[in-house]
Amino acid sequence: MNALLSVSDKAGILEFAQALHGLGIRLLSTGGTAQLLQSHGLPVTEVAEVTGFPEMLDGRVKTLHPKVHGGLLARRDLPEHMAALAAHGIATIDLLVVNLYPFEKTVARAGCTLEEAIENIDIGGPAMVRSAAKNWKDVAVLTDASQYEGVLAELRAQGKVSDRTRFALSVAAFNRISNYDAAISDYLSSLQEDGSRSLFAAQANGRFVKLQDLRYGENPHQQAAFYRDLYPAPGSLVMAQQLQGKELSYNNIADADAAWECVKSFDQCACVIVKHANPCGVATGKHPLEAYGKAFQTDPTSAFGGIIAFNTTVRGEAAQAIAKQFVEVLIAPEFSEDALAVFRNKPNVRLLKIALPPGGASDWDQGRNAVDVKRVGSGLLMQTADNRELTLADLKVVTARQPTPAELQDLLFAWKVAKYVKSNAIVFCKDGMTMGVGAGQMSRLDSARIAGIKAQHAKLSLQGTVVASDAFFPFRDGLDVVVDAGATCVIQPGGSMRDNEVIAAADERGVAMVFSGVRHFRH
Ligand code: 93A
Repeated sequence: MNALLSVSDKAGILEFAQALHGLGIRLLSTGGTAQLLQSHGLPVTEVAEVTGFPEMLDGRVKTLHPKVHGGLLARRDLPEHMAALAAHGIATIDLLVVNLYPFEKTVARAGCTLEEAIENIDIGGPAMVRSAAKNWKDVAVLTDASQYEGVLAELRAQGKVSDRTRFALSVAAFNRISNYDAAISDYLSSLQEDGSRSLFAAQANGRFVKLQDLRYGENPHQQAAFYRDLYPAPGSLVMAQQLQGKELSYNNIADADAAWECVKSFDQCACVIVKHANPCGVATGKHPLEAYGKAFQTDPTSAFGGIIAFNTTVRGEAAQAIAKQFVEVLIAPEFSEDALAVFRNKPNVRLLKIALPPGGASDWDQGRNAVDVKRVGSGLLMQTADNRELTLADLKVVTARQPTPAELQDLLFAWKVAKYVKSNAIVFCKDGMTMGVGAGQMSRLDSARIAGIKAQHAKLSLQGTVVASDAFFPFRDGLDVVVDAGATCVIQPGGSMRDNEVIAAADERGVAMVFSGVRHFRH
């Protein structure tokens, strides 16, 4: 058995090599590593001796040779491969130990020059690691000192490294190479003209591409940039084409995303107005003008300076109505010529054109992120997207009073909206229109009260409305608030310890209540 050892970080390598030697394994090594081992009396063959070439170009070319890569890549189960090795006098390499030039450490040092960084890009090491990792069935590849111990244990016990361990080592090796390359890519793409480094590299972790630097973040003292996925989904916000208007701000982008995600979930023509990441008006209509009129009516005060999204073409009449209000961003799959003409007189309004996902609204889940990510202190929270859709068949009526067919339609509408409202969410609706939205409160009771207050401000009557609550009512008090306000039908997930108390309250008040069985917290 032959082992090739080539490490920059030499911690633990001597003991490991001694143990390998003790097991009768032949040691090959590169310059510095070979020197260290030899100075401790270990018999080591230098790679230069194997290749018949000296290390050259200041060590840039040491192991990049068929005698090394042939020995790593040959399939031991293919006679042709083994015959080729024999014909060219190449010995197999069965164990590879490599750790790379310390690129990450080098560029982390203050004052590191581009030259130093470049010289610390390892080429031969990753090449060998990839060869060995690809050929994991025959080669064990160690890329970290923490792996020495376990491999030795297997070698001592079984005289070989197990399949399972070789595969795990291969996965770890590719992860290491991937992180290494990402560090190089991040560093190089963060360099600015004057040699300083931008916080916002052109690539973020190699998976995202920078679309633009933003003037500032959520607040003027914060720096920010906007990235898109390397392979963006059709129908997603990053596919937007800006037709006119000022540059998008950080908050514009966040709100535009909330509005677009919500509006594209409707099959019928719909309008969504968003402020501070929450819908403050959502409505369906026969055409965009009607949908906008209804959505605006929900909360005209909050709609001021809002982000407005449609899922159908915006035409002249709707454009004229919208142009009367202060609007930050207007989003639609298409704008007619006369709509564009209206906004030519309002050059500050940002118009975003985004194609719907290929399957249209019924394909709403297309083009969404499959995984949601939230940054926490030095960590990430990841979850699958909240993509549960409700149909009439999912609704379970729990009260004596049954919802009317019209109420059922509004329940589904209200439920859809509630999903896009920050918790705790309480949403009053009627006739495909939001009538009062209570968002982002720490208590459900307060969200219910606020939704009622908002309807009063907008001079809307909540008599005969339906209400959606994004999570269950823990007590009957929240239900009493919405019924006092005029609601006659309620949708909520159910599942509280006190469901019975809340159902009894609904029966006592003569309203209908359905359980969705699904919760839609949003933070
Ligand atoms: O300069 S390289 O990219 N060219 C090579 O052919 C090569 N082969 C191994 N760097 C190369 N290495 C790296 O040398 C290894 O990845 C390891 O980090 C280092 C070990 O060198 P030494 O044994 O001389 O200390």
